Amino acid sequence: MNTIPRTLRNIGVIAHVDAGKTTTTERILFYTGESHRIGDVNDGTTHMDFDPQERRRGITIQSAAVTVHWKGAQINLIDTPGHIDFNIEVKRSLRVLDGAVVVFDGVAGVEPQTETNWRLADQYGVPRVAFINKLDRVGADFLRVVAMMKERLGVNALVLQLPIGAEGEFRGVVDLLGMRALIWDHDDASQPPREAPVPDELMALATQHRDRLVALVAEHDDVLLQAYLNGETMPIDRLRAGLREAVLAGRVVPVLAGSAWRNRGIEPLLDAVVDWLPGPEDVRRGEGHPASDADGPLAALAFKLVAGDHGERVFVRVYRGRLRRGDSVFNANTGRSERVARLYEVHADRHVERDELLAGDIAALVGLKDTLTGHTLCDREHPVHLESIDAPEPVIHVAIEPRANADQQGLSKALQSMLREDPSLRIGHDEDSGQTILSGMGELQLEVAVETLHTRHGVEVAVGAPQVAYRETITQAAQVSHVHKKQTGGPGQYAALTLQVLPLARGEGLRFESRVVGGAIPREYIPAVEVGVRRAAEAGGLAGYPCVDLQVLLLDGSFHERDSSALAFELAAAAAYREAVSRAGPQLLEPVMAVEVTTPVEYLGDVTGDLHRRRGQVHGQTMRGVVATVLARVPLKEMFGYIGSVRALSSGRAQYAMQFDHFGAAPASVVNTIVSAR
Ligand SMILES: Nc1nc2c(ncn2[C@@H]2O[C@H](COP(=O)(O)OP(=O)(O)OP(=O)(O)O)[C@@H](O)[C@H]2O)c(=O)[nH]1
Ligand SMILES: [Mg+2]
Repeated sequence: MNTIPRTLRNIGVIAHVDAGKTTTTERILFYTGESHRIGDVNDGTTHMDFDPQERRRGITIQSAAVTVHWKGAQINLIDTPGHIDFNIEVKRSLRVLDGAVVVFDGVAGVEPQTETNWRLADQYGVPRVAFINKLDRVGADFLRVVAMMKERLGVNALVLQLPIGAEGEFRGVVDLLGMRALIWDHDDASQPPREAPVPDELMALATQHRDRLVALVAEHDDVLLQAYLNGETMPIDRLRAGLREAVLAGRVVPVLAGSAWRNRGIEPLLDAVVDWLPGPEDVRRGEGHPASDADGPLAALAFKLVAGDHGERVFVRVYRGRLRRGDSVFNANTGRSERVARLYEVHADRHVERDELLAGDIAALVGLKDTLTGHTLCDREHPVHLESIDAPEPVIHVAIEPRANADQQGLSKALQSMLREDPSLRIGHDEDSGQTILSGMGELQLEVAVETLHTRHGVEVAVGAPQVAYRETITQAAQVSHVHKKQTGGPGQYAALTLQVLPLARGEGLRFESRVVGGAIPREYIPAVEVGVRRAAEAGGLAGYPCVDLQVLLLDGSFHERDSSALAFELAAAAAYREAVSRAGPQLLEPVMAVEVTTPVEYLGDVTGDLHRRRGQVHGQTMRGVVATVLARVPLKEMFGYIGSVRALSSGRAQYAMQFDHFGAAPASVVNTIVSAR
């Protein structure tokens, strides 16, 4: 079957909080004719941040996808949040995108969350272009940010533009490929840039950067290399093709300049997305990404669910085949088929119904009931499992209780719906207090969740103080044999087994394996043993937190024809596990955060001293003029309320960002506090 060739770009916008992702995306909507007025983050009038909480807080919380068109190409664009608590949004977007625009603040440069997202993009093999934004701001310095990119990200940053004028005078860019200037004489977004010769004062710098560009591209192209060495002019088409190749291969990242807020630099950014970033057919990722082919059997990945008035919308990326309205699709994760009632392309203010999606498309499906984030939708006759999207482990939790007793059911229902949307939220239950435990990535995420409960679901809850989500683990191996025997009861009360526990590396979780041979324990009881072990591990031994990073081996056992049962084996396993762990050097693990504080030098001593008092380990410090940046690892427990102290310490002038780093052994003092509080 023939399909009309199309130019398609699936692109994410990623960066640190406040770099200007949403502002840039709003301009893109305007310049592509998708919206007729420019939404502004500051007045809460954006198309992209449409949630009332996003508008009020002035931050993006949920990633949002839109389809726009630019010079004949279709661009599916996902604006992501910069705050680390919502990082699952970046992860799942990068999982399904082919390229990304990374936005940098022209003053702050490479910020921590930009670095984290950059590494994520590396991990997912997503080619990027860099957009150095906010060049209108006082203190903005394009080339310093480029240098920081090289330093902190180790990237081969390829300057494609140079800014013309700085700070308030920033008015245009030199386009190094075309060796021309583009000037925006007014802030007015409806005026296209004016072309002009490269300003004299920038000629030397522009030539120098263009030479570097040409040399870099020529390195991989013999024809260009010859021309370069002979000092001949480069065939521009060949140069462009070579540059695209270098970007797709991840060898270089083109760097552009602009000020989204002042409507400067957006048109060339859109050109760059089309010119340099890959389409579905160019993607060179391996496993989990079948080749883009509209004629093969269907393979699509659900990457996001959004509840709405008209039911849930499931956002999918189609990798292979086609999907029509009314089709029945096979969910490889649930093993069941579901019917797709409708297909939608998402635009700024509206949804456009589509009859059919093709390989490469990103769109929303309505009608699916059982599909979750990370599930693969495919053809029943050709089942495939695309690489899923795993949610990070929560590090913090709060206890919540409905304010009205009758609301318990409403609360459960609302939470279930919220969990479907955000897989990085978890719910649990505190047996002792009867309270619901809501866990997640940070204080902001939980605060937003509680507000959503209220505003969207009408459930008012009382919220406890945030608590650290500890873990437990073991430090050495131990082996225990246990016999479960009840004389009083009837049949089914006998089980004997031998368990061994062994420490595993951080992040391995709990692995269970049976090494029983010769039917010492009948095969039908083995799953019960695993259930017993996992239940006991979940309940924890030392301080009541889940035990992780250990291997549990079932080595041997015995049974009675008449007196054994699955329940007996489950109970025996739990008892054996508890004893084995108590002999295996149990240890409490606490989440340790990577903290980066930026402060005027005069407060440096106070900031560092305060971090030390919080059991922090300072492992790096850089100075840039009168501003110092301190890098530290600090237990999360000690970081509650940090925002208040760091402001007080620095008269409100220091800023910080933190994110989960690792689980580390908690000192005895922490263990004792928890145990005595229980
Ligand atoms: N001066 C100036 N301010 C800008 C520019 N771009 C964005 N801003 C401002 O920076 C602030 C943050 O912009 P956003 O677009 O919300 O940033 P974001 O990257 O989407 O932030 P999150 O979604 O919360 O991660 C807003 O006050 C914008 O008006 C720019 O080019 N120049
Ligand atoms: Mg935003």
